[in-house]
This record gives sequence, structure tokens and C-alpha cells, in this order.
Amino acid sequence: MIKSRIFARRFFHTARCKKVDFLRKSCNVRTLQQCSQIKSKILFVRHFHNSRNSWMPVVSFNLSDIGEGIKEVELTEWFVQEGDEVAQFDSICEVKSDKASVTITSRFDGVIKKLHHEVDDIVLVGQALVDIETSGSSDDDNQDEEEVSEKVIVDRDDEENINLITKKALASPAVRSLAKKNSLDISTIQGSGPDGRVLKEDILNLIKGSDSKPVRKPTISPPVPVSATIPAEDKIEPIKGIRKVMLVNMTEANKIPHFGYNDEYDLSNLVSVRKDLKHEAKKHDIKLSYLPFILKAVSMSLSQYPILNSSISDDMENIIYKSSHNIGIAVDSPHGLLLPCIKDVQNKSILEVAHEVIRLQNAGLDNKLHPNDLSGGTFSISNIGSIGGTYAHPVIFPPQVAIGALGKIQVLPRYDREGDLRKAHIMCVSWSADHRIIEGATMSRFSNNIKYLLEDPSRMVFYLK
Ligand code: CAO
Repeated sequence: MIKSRIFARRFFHTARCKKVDFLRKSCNVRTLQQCSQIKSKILFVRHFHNSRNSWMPVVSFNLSDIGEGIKEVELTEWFVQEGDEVAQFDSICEVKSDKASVTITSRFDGVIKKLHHEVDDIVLVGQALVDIETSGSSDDDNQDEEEVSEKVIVDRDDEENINLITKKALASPAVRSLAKKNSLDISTIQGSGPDGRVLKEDILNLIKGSDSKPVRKPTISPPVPVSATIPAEDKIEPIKGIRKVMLVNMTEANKIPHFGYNDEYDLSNLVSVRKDLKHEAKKHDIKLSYLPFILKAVSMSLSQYPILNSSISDDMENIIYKSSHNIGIAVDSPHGLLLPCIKDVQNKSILEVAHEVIRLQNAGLDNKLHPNDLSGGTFSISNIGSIGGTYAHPVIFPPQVAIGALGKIQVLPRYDREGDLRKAHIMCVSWSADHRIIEGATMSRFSNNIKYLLEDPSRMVFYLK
């Protein structure tokens, strides 16, 4: 049942634009620019290709009042970039508050001149989202400029309905134009982005006819109640495949006395560093998550506490210190839980680790992991937080001697050193170690070291070899 409410509002600024129109006709460039600065919402740039005094109005497109008492939103996704052509009703961006997800659509035909924010930024109602150079036509001179934003407000429970309402917008204009140029009907393409959004890679893959699939991202989504049919009688299903491997390994793991240790890390600085580096990673076609930073900090800390990167010999007489940090990552796949490992993390850059995470994640989802990817792990990390949850009790993967589980990064109130309350990005981490050879104090120091590095990533830079 559709519970969602749809609001569509327009805000007209007729009087101001008429004044600007008058100024346009009577002033020289400099004066006009000065005037337009005073009228801060509307700017004019010169159209150099036209010998007549023709102007392309640049409209500042602001975040309008969404209602519900919402004062600020988080920008979750851009559907356009600077230089993109947009048409009316094209999606510009998606924002979310604690109450609603909102797709902002354009009311103008034109070219995006400036994005005022980055993904994850907090935008206040009234702040500019984008500047659009609207298509200049002679008629425009007599038309009222509009500062308009159109919104679809949907309760979280009704996210499915966003698809219905904004189906046309499940690809950016740039992607649509790429599809068109290559004679592809975008409506027939199954997108790999969130909610089936068609991404540039999808088009390029189709053009290339390549088998390679873009990264599919598991998203933290609210549980959806499903109507399950209850079988009339008990059913017997053989345990096989990956589940059988899990059964054997976990039965073995159950022989290990687990020492559990939990802590919370304040990742506020890391959140902002990742945000800054996401664009840099994009240049290398990498979608940067938090995990590569965490894996690198783990590796740096394993160098300090090598016993956590060891195993016990079969005769239980020796500890074997491993020369490589081959860190396994738990991958949730439709085929079952997988634990491929990233080899030699100690020698890899964060970017290289990120590349490996994506490769292993994709191969795991496609059931195409190479046996080499699945063997030789010396330590493990399970990022359950990418699905949800705060704490876990991870089970050691023998013959390894330790494992960590990462909880979901949550924005929570915390006191800073000055005693002021502030917003912090907190991630809980749960460690398990083989208590036969690892003391609790070692685990604690190891965890403290990772915390020290991740809470101020400049320290990572300082100590990286
Ligand atoms: N808290 C909050 N957000 C997180 C997060 C966390 N701990 N970890 C990842 N995210 C975010 C990412 O940043 C990304 O968001 P953006 O699109 O805004 O960048 C989104 O969640 C999806 O990330 P991801 O899952 O694609 O990437 P990843 O590198 O963090 O993780 C992988 C890769 C393979 C570890 C993960 O997808 C996965 O399968 N996790 C489940 C592991 C599991 O099942 N553990 C249980 C084992 S015991 O049964």
C-alpha cells in the first residue's frame, strides 16, 4: 500500500527577474555582473559565439523547503556532473533526511555549470545545489525566470515507490546521451547501480560486449517484510558446497578457546578523508569504501604484533609467524559466505588494496573466485557493518589465530577533549583471538594501535612504508 506523499512545489521569482531583464538590456557587462552579484541567485555569462548581445542566464538552483520541519539534508547522490546537459524533469540529485528520501529534479533545459556540494555533504534548506546555464532563446528575454525545485518525498518504507515515480530518472543525462549515441534503448538496460540505476559502466560494458560486470554494491537497506510460505511438512536438504566448507571449518574453529574484545573507533576524520579521496580513486575506476583503509591499518598493526598473524603448528609445539599479511575478507554472496584473501597487504597501497577488495567482491558474487584467492589467509576481517549491526562475535578461521568484525559506522553524540558535545562517526569493532597463544593485553594493544591510526589517518601516512 502506498503510504507515500508526493509534494511538488514551484517557487517563482518573477519580480527579481524582471528587474534583471531590464538591467540586461540597459547595462554593459561589468555593470550587469555587479548587478547580478547583488541579485545573488541569478548570474549572467556572456555568450561569445553570438555577435548580438545575447546572454545565457545561469540560474542558481537552491534546495527549497521540503516541509516536515526538515532544516537540512544529506546529499546522497549526484545524477549529474558539471558540463552535463539536463532537460526538465531530469533528476539532479538525491538527498535524504532522517524522515525522507527526496529526488530533486530540474525544471530547466540547460547545462550544469557548477555543483555546489559533494556527496555526503549536509545541505541547508535555501542553499544552492547547482548552477544551471539555461538554454538561451530569444523568448527567454520576455519570460520570467523561475527558481524551482520539484520534489518527491517518500517515506522510507516506500522506497520501492521512488522507482515508480522517478523511473525516467534512473540514469543521468550523460548516461542517457551515451546510450542514445550508441543506439541503445536505455529503458531496456538492467542497471547495476542502486535501485537498478543505469551507470556509465553498464553502457560501456554493453558497447564492449564484455563479460565483466560492474561492482554491485550491497546497500544498508531497511528490512522488507516478505510473505513466506510455510511448508506443509519438514524438508531435508543436504549440506553441500560452500555451506559444507563452512560447516567443516566452523566445527574445527569450535575447538579454539576464543577471547573476545570490543572497542569503538571514532572514524570522523576517516569519513572526511575518504570523502576527499573518493574522487581521486574514481580516476582509477575505483569506488573507494572504508575497508581498504581499515585493512591497511590492520596490516600496519600486524607488523607491530606479529603473533596475531601466526598459526599454531600441527603438533602444537610451535608458533609459525607468517611472512605475509594475507588478509581474508568475508564476502556475503548469493552462494554463501566466502573468505577470499588479499595477498601481501603489507606491500600494497590503499588504492591497490581497494582494487583487490572490489575484484574479490565481484568474483565472489559471480562465483568466479580462483582457488588461489581462497587460500593462504593469515588474518581475517568481516565487515558486517556494510549490511548493518553494531557488534558481532566473529569466529576464527583456522589455522588463523585472530579475526575482527566491523560494525556499522553510526553518527552518534560524543564529547571531545574540551568536553563539548559533537557529532561523531563511531564504528564498533569486535575482535576474537585464540586464547591458547594470544593474551588479552596483546589483542587490546593491537586494537589500540589500529584505533590510533584510523582516528587520525595522517598518522597512517606518517608511519606507512
Ligand atoms: N559502516 C557504514 N557503511 C559502510 C560500512 C560500515 N562498516 N562498510 C561499508 N559501508 C558502506 C560503503 O562505504 C559503501 O557506501 P558508499 O557507496 O557510500 O561508498 C556501502 O556501504 C557498500 O560498501 P561495500 O559493501 O560495497 O564495500 P566494502 O568494501 O565496505 O565491503 C565486502 C566489501 C565484500 C566486505 C562487503 O560487501 C560484504 O560482503 N560484507 C559482508 C560480510 C559478511 O557477511 N560478514 C559476516 C561474516 S560471518 O557470517
